Amino acid sequence: MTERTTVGIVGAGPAGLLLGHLLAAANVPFVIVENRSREHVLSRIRAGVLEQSSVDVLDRFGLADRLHAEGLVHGGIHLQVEGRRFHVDFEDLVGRTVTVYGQQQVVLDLMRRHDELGSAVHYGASEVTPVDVTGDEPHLRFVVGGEQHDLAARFVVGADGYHGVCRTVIPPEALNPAERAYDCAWLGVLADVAPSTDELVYALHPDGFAMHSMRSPSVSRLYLQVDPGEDIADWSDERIWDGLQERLGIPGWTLTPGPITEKSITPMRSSVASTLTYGRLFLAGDAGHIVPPTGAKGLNAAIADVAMLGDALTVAVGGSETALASYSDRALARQWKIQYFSQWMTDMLHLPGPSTPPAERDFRYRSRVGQLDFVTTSRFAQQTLAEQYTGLAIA
Ligand code: RFL
Ligand code: PHB
Repeated sequence: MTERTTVGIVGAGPAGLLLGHLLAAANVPFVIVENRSREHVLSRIRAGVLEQSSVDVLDRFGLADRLHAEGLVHGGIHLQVEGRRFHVDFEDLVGRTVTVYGQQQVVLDLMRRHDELGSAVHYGASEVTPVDVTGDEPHLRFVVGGEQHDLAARFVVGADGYHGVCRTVIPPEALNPAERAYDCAWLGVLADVAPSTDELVYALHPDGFAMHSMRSPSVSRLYLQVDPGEDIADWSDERIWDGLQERLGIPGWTLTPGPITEKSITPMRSSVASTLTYGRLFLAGDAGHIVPPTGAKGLNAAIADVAMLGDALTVAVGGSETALASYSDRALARQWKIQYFSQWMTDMLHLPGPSTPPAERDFRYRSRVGQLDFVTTSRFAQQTLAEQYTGLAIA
């Protein structure tokens, strides 16, 4: 089956689905091709914090009704060290907030709106292959329900994540990613229990990092720093709650445990492609860059890319490719600030892995305590954190 569209989008994660809505609002034809089922895409438990900048983008396109009804607006976060818990008050510091609203909910809202619009979104596609992206007539080839599709598109967008096919189309010397592997991982759990905290707690403990987040007034999301080689099978629910209790506990506060409904271990790494543009192919979101989750930036960076790319594609369809030509540079300049912030948060709140000699581990712990003492007593430092956590301008 041969089809034609203006923008062929690979991936129906938050980046691909949102880009579809930006294009729909500008009457630019598009087709989205996703290799997993709709149910699988909806079942992935990922991010939970939306920057004010991201909420603004969703608002601009009328995609935030349920987010405003059900999302939890947080005016700050708690930083914890040596048994002391300190509230960093974003509203007071920079006059901005963040919204706790699960990525799954964002994706559900975007999917439902595509259903209403009758958008062309193909789930369960196999053999998705971008063809001739440096030529005059780029194509996306894929198979759905046994039928071979050949989709000609003026532009192809790789919104297919870090393990997607689009970044592999770019020659290694052009993609040339800058990378950092962290010697720690996050064990994350979802639990059917009311959060024991009003706002997120990021804690540094001699055993490592721990965090208390949430998804709703009745669902908690919690994380523990573990070694990258750890096997989730070795972590019983009891061991996880004991670890969380130990690292998050402070006098006069208790963590209420509850049934764990999901648990997994995610390694932490950073990777940033040298370019997000290759011919008529444009990368957005995790396809172009990933960050460690400590700054809560991955989903937000994907939304920012899409806001810039959606505008640039719309203007390009109207006749001027100037904004499209600068998309990669603009998105990467913003991305490197995000990488810096995510690295700063990660280094401040985690301890080095098991291969580090005890005296050095002790040194690193104490210097991080010093850093957290500084941040929690300096308004300038808190303002710096708040400005970045709530989201940099998208331009
Ligand atoms: P996604 O979500 O990976 O979506 C890519 C989509 O492309 C599909 N795909 C393909 N489709 C067609 N053909 C192929 N060959 C394909 N290969 C892949 C995939 O099935 C998928 O549907 O990328 P996108 O849209 O760029 O979105 C990025 C975000 O998902 C990611 O950055 C965040 O989840 C990162 N992240 C967080 N970000 C935040 O902003 N705040 C947070 O609090 C936060 N916490 C997290 C996180 C990520 C985590 N994990 C599991 C990595 C916490 C965790 C634990
Ligand atoms: C989450 O709720 O999953 C979450 C929150 C903050 C982070 C990372 C993940 O920094």
